[in-house]
Amino acid sequence: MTQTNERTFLLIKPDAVQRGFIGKVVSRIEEKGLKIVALKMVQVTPEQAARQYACHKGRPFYDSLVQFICSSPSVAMLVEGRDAIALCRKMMGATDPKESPPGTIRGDFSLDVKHNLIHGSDSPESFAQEFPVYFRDDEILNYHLDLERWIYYS
Ligand code: DAT
Ligand code: MG
Repeated sequence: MTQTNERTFLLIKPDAVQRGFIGKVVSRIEEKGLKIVALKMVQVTPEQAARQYACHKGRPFYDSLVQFICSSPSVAMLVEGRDAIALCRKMMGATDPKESPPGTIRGDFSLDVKHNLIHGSDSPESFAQEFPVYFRDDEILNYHLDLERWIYYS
């Protein structure tokens, strides 16, 4: 079912921040017509990384993933719009950038599975688990985007 007001959690990872891609990523979200309802720069702590990536605990790459995500600042965002979860996953591209077509964030700007620039929730359940790691409810802004009547036909 189409969810016009669906929210997703995105994290612009340390490699993207270090490479100067905050603006590029945020621009793609804005240009698509999605609404940013929360955004902040964060230094991810090992505790936050463990909560965000709880589902990967025990995998061979888990320790290096946690170390990487804590290695330098990131940018955490909540984004709202029609089918935002699936749409943002599509805009991100596949986990392994070599499987990501040009036009996606990972496909255009990265080539390594660990340094793949961006995290995005992959389901409503993962969104519900991930966003409270970084945002309190009172940090999420409810506002009307005036351009929406030109973005959504119905
Ligand atoms: P995604 O970030 O596309 O949701 P995921 O949830 O399967 O991918 O994995 C989380 C992150 O872990 C991923 O962005 C990069 C890292 N990762 C996944 N598989 C990996 C692998 N085989 N080797 C190294 N890092 C990996
Ligand atoms: Mg994932």
